[in-house]
Amino acid sequence: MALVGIVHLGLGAFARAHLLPATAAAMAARGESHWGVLGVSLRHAEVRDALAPHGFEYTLALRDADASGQPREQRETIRCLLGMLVAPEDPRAVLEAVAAPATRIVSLTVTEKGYHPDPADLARPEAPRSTLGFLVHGLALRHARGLAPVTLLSCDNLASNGRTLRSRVLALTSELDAALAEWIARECTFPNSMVDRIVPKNDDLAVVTAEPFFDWAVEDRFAAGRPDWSVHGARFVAHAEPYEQLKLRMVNGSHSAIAYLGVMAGWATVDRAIGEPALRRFVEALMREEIEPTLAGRVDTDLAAYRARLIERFANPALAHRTRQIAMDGSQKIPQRWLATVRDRLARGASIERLALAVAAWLHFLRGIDEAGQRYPIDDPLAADLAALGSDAGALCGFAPVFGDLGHEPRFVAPVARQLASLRTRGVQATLEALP
Ligand code: CS2
Repeated sequence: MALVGIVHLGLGAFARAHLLPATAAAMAARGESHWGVLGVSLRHAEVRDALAPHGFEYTLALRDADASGQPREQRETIRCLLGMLVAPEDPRAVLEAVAAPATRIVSLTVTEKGYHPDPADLARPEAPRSTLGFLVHGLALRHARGLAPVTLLSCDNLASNGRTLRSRVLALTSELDAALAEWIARECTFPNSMVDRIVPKNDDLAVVTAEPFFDWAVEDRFAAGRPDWSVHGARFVAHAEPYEQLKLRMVNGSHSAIAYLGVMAGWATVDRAIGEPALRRFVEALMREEIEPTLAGRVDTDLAAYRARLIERFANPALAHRTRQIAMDGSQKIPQRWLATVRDRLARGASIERLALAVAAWLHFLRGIDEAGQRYPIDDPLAADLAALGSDAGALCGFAPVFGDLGHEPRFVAPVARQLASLRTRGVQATLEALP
């Protein structure tokens, strides 16, 4: 009988295609039954309701195409999920799971917007609503009961995700209880990790579809042990931040650029978009000319090979990864995907024309109607603020929650305004073709 050793907050498709298969493989290879996973949904019951009838077993379907271009699929049944909680139904159960003596790791895939503090949670020790609220009050129970510390493992696409989580947890905890904050800072660990696997949203919640590619670089700093995820291809490293930077800038940075240009041009999926020669040339040049020079010397990775592999992953014809899906939550994604690169380039006096086109594509996308006149919703926690900005490029770039001080930087605003004007007047295709 497996035991719960990992409580996972935000059990969406990504965790079911990444952390869980790696954990199942580690448990099987090492004969360790104490790393079972208890999943937590922070908002909805739908995943729990879909999986409960199957005893929380589900299918992972890895899809790509063979050498002749024929789609193929490899199916695996994942069995390490032992149960699921739905936080709004029973917040107390979630707190007790974080505080259970057998829990050693609390892992998270709550997306970029899941890391914002909700100060109201300080006054809701029995029924917090935010991720940080559950962590702080759950850790308070552990501490009050004299239990061992745990590892808090962020598996989200944030820069320095462990360090970010640590500072957010400690900031909130300090307002509650200084001794608790001190215990967390001293005893609990927050490894940084780079996670990579493309996992499109699937309507059938009992089947998770993903690409075969899997990558995970995780800092080996665990307060109470960890499964041997290396049997599934994870790499335990001393410092994951360079790998996070590489992945966020190359994979996610390109992805978001493809998403906004693709939505506007009517290219519904990533493989459809990358099949457009002008877009593919743009994405390759974006990486080679503007992103890779900011990474050289920081990672021991062959960047040209990484880029070629990435283009192949984007071209995977069996995933149907929707550009609209990637386009959501732009305000939360863009700073770490593009703007860190922009800042690095400007600091070196280097050009940012292609990054500026990516930013312009997002601003253009915010009008909510594509080039064929099709309307779509802007799914973004800051949608209302963004809608109030109007259409002037300078005003849009002045939106500080996303652009910070870049809004005052003419070397940023001018090329963005130029590319935005081109998208508006000439459209995506002609703008891409006008690039060198
Ligand atoms: C994507 C990511 O939806 C998105 O924003 O860019 O989910 C991406 O597929 C993964 O990070 C790949 O590892």
